[in-house]
Amino acid sequence: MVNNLFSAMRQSIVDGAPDTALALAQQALAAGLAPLEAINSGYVPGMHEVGEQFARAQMFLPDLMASAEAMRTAMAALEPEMKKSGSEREMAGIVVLGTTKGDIHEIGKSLVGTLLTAHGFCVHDLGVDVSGEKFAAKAGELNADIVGVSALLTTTMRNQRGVIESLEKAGLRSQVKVMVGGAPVTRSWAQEIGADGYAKDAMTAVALARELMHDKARATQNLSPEPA
Ligand code: B12
Repeated sequence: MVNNLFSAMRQSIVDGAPDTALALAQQALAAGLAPLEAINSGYVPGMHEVGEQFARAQMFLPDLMASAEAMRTAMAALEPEMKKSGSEREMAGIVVLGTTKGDIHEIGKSLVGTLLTAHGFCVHDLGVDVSGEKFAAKAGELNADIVGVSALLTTTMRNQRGVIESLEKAGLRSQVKVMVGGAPVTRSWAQEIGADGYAKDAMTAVALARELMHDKARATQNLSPEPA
């Protein structure tokens, strides 16, 4: 039964059908299905299918845009439910999030932001096509704990390194942890550019953000003077 729902969700993305995607999201919520499960098992496989068809030239840019619209519509319906659990908790940390310069892919980045919010992080989402300077300025202004940088294109991945350089230039690198992600990004790329961590999906990003907060707290404790 639930598998039929997932497969209808997947198809609504492939068809680029926002109304159907929305109706299915509402159906899932009414049935008590966890929103993240609907996203991960229903809609995201549809996005992968679309990406593959686009790569094989079986789909074109307008199709990709229609699919993205369907995905955004479904996520807008599921997001409030996902965010609910975060509102009553203690603040877990401040995160500045965005998609790197030259890149307008926002769906995965926004999902990461939603889940971080749901787990108590205070997320400032700078949106898409964000320069390194903008990341650094916002991180300084908010005294951010973590900067999260998304990139979906192999050509814009290198701008993740640029964000780290901007943080260094602004004198903020030692106090801000950097996590990177996005479909073409790998752990070894994260290491190569000197990021503090990489996560393959939104749930792993939450675990990583928590780990980075622990690292920060430990580093601060080590710096504090010994008790007399
Ligand atoms: C939707 C889509 C679009 C939409 C984006 C709409 C929007 N508002 O976001 C539109 C139509 C605008 C678009 C445009 C383009 N796209 Co496009 N797009 C996609 C597609 C199909 C899906 C992306 C998506 O939303 N996935 C679903 C989300 C949930 O997954 P995700 O983004 O990977 O995010 C998850 C993880 O990566 C991770 N994550 C993401 N960000 C972060 C950040 C942090 C800090 C962390 C820790 C984790 C993390 O967690 C997320 C949630 O689980 C992909 C195919 C694919 N399989 O990725 C192609 C794809 C990325 N696009 C591609 C291309 C080529 C383009 C264009 C250049 C096409 C063109 N000719 O103009 C333009 C680029 C425009 C630009 N300058 O950015 C290529 C990239 C190829 C490459 N190697 O670089 C892909 C791979 C398609 C393909 N197979 O060829 N695209």
